[in-house]
Amino acid sequence: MSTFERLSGAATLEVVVADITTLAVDAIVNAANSSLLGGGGVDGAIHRAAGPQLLAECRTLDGCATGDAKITQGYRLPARHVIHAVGPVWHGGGSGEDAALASCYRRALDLCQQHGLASVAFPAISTGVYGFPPERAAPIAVGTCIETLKTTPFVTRVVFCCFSEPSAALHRAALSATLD
Ligand code: AR6
Repeated sequence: MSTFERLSGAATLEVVVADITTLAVDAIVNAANSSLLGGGGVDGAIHRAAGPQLLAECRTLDGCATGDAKITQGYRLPARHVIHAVGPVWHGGGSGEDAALASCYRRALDLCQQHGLASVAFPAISTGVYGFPPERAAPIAVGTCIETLKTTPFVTRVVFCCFSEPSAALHRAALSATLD
C-alpha cells in the first residue's frame, strides 16, 4: 500500500487507496444513513466484515442525524471501533451540504478524543451514493480534520482511505495545498 503523509502539529495525516474494512486502526468511520441499519457502498462492506453483532448494536442507537456521528464496537473488523457518520445527500450545494459534511468529520474526531482513540480512518463520506462532488468534498474533509485536530490532541493519526486513485489524488492535493 503506497502512503502519502503530512504532519500537522503532533498528528500525521495519510492518504491511502484501500478497502477501509482491512485497516487496523482504533476506529474506522462509516458513511452511514440516518437509520444506522446498513445499506450499500462502504456501509454494506463494513457490516459484512464486522458481522451481525454490529447491526445488533446499531439497532440500539435510535438512528443518527445528518452531520452527526455515533460510535460502536468493531466486532470482527481489525478496527476496534466503528464511528457511523451520516453525510448529507447532495442537493446542488445550497442546502447546507458543505457544513453538514464538515460536521461529520468534526464529530468523528470529537468521538475519538472522548473515547481515547488515537488513530482513525475516514472514507470519502457522501461522495458515492449521496452524490457529493468528490473535488468539493476532499478539501472540506482535509480542512476540517486539520482544524479539528487542534482541539483533539489524543488523535495522532488520520487516514483518508480512498477507494480509487482519483479520489486519493484529490485528498493528496488538498493536504499539499494546506500543509506544504
Ligand atoms: N472502503 C473505502 N471506501 C469505500 C469502500 C470501502 N470498502 N466502498 C466504497 N467506498 P458510499 P455515501 C467509497 O456510497 O455517498 C449507503 O447505502 C466510495 O467509492 O459508500 O456517503 C449508506 O447506507 C465513495 O468514495 O457512501 C447510505 O445510504 C465513498 O466510499 C449511503 O450509501 C462513499 O460512498 C451513503 O452514501
